[in-house]
Amino acid sequence: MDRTAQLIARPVEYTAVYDPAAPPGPPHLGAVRRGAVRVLEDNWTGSSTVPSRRLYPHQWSWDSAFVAIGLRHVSPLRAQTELETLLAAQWGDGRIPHIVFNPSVPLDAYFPSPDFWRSSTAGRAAGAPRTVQTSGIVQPPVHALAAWLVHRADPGLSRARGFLARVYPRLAAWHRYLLHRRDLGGGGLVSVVHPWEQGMDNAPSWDAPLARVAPAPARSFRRADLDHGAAEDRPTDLDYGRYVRLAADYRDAGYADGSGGFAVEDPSFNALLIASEHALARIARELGATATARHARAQRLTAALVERLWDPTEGMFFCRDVHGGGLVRERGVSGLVPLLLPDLPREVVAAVVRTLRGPHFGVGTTTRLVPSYDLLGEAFDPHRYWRGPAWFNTAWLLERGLRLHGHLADADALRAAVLDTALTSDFAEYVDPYTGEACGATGFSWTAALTLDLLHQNDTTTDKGGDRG
Ligand code: 9WN
Repeated sequence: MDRTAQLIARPVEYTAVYDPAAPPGPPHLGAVRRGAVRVLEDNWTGSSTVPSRRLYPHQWSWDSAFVAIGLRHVSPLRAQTELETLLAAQWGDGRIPHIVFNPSVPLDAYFPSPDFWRSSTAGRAAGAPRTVQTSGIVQPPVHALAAWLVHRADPGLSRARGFLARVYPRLAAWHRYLLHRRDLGGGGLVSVVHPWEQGMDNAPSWDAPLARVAPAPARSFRRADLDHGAAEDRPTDLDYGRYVRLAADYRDAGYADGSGGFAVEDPSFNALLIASEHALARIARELGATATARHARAQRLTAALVERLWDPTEGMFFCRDVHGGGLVRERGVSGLVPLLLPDLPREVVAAVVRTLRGPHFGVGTTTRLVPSYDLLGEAFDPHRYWRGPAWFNTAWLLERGLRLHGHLADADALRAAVLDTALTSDFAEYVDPYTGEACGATGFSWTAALTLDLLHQNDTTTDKGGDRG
């Protein structure tokens, strides 16, 4: 591990600035805040936060970014450390791995485990770290956005620790990796090479591109997720066989990009990259460098997103199956997430908001929280992983988008629904979009963190609408 990595990987003492004895606001919000802080304390390991103690006992990439966004209201130091720990596991080619494994957790606690990914050997040519074990795929690039928001929570501490100066080169290398090694469709957008990379693992949008993948035999691996989650809430064995085959093929090719059979341009993944590119521009400016080129790149990427993935007839964005050659017309929440972009054309914003409120997502009418998939779609299931239930991170992203574009009443209603449902579901991983009934794990970290962030809505640190800077 190099010196910077050692410096930023070291554990810190827990230093909460939040005083649970004196919660401001109505008692209900005090209970939400206390519950959320407790979840983040329970899931803190000393240098990072696990998404869920039992189901996901390691550090996950986009989870940590969302966790840092909430944690900054409790302890800006811990929030900085969360991101620094993740970045210490960055590969030489710039990729930030989707899982950083905790060596003290038994191998059979989560599958695929470090002995499946074999990062330090199979990933050697791509510059995988030697001392820490990671997966070899990535997750959505929310990190620069998180780093900027964490800085804004306590600029004094951030400057004193040189936080932005240390994370900036790593974040820039991360974006370079995505933009240069992952433009597999040749149109300027980034492709994911595994459904786990996009984060909405089991979404119906993956069904068509995944159908071309021969599943690994069920007897060749043992799922650990079914020890902790109900089988009817989780992906099927057939889907798992395909996930395993894709990951094993990527590993066996030394994690080199460009040769795999699965490549999809996804609206949410690319929108998060664009939002983070705007944030990186603000970080550059804070560090005294010029921000113009980064804002301009974010604008070009927004134009490419609209050109390649927007469907004006359906009023939403769709995934593009790079090898299959066309748009996958499954309505997933991913196709609404670009709402958080500041440069989205006005007519696109208006259409996305109409779709969000319309019969396919029912926001403000039939649903309590934004479903992950089309209520009227053939594959809709209110409890099955990413095929209908509502997640809190997508609600947070859409709340941000609604507020940014001036739909304040819709944003307020969504915020209220998140605060309420987070508490009543015991900070569930995901919920039934109609009833708010808890599914998957409870005490889930990003649910708690993003709830905390929405509680701090009126702080100047939230930077709503300020992504352009
Ligand atoms: C695979 C940790 C992760 C989230 C993903 C979510 C789920 C893992 C799994 O849990 O994925 O990465 O085992 O299903 O889909 O978004 O980051 O919370």
